[in-house]
Amino acid sequence: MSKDLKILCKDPALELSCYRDHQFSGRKFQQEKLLKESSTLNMGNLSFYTTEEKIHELFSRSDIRNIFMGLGKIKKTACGFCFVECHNRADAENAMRFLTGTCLDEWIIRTDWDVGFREGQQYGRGTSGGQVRDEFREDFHSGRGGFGRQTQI
Ligand code: GTA
Repeated sequence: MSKDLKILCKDPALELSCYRDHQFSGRKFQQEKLLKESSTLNMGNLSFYTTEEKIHELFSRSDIRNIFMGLGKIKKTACGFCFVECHNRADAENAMRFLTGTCLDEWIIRTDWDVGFREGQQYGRGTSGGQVRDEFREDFHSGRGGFGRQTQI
């Protein structure tokens, strides 16, 4: 395929975001390769009230392998993200096209490619146990645990 045709065929919904997991243990090119071939999605901006059952419902039309709910590392309760493992890249691409911008429990969810789930990745990495992004938030969100941590100190 020519370079011009490749550009025309590109689907913006499937592009990699600028997020890179800084705890990835391999080399940068390996991380890029895994992201481009991955069939695992990271879903973010979820309400803390969104359950695993709700995510299953959302994927009811696709055949998925696993869901790993994101948990606060101290309280072990939902903290606003999850990982969804699909059976193959094509299924994951369809899910990505379908889900980007979807509203779930009143929150617009965000989907991103992930290199593949590793044990431990289900926990928030913020100092209070939740997600890092919630520690820098200055507004109040009842669906995301109230104020961000910085404003509570
Ligand atoms: N694939 O976008 C993602 C993603 N995020 C945001 C988290 N994870 C993601 N995976 C993919 N794509 O397993 C995964 C992580 C981990 C789990 C919990 O979710 O790989 P975390 O959010 O608690 O910690 O992750 P992480 O990702 O290590 O934190 P990071 O990269 O510092 O920051 C995440 C976001 O927080 C940033 O994108 C930014 O929006 C916000 N943020 C960070 N620092 C600041 C700051 N100083 N000020 C304002 N905002 C900040």
